[in-house]
Amino acid sequence: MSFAQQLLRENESVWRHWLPHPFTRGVAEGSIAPAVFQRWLAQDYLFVHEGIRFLAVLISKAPSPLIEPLVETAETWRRELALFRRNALAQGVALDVAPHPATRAYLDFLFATAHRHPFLVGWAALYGVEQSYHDAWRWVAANSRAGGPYGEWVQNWASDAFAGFTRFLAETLDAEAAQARERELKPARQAFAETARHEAMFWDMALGTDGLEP
Ligand code: MP5
Repeated sequence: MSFAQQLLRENESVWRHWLPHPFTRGVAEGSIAPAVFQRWLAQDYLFVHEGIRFLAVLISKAPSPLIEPLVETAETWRRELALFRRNALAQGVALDVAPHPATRAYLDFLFATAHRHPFLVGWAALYGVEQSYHDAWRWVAANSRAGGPYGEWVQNWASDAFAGFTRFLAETLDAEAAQARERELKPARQAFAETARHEAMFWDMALGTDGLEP
């Protein structure tokens, strides 16, 4: 079993927390309250916008062949911001909100992981970020009718192109792990596991289960 497959296997129970999550189930069924979706929209916009700094740290540590794929990833995230802005404008959602503590904690974790550890560890976190969203939105795609109001979001993360991107992340992770020292694999496992838990907390936050106002 490849390193990426091991990580997925080791974190199956966390994955099950949000596959599906009441939030994504609500999106698939079209029953999600607009205010709940809008909270996710504003917080995820912040996540992607600030998350580009995480990519920047990874770029600074990347082996040469991975510089361009990471710059392309940053460009994809930048383009994605237009999708958020367009939807926010259409729904009258303010995007200049403060980060929810769950968003802040996720971002701080990513920054610290990329800064403090060898490149492989940050890459493992990036793989967790992207694979988890791909799986979450692929579930939405498989469980909602085509042409629903959230089609753009589904297309963004559930597409074949995005699947190809997550495969690239997994294969590169495997190649990097094969060359890494054993002492780097443990923090990489931890970073992936922690990423999966932040994903769980992010969905909980979006749903508003903390009971706080958006
Ligand atoms: C992603 C995201 C995927 N947008 N939000 C969270 C909480 N996790 C993962 O990242 P991207 O930049 O949208 O591909």
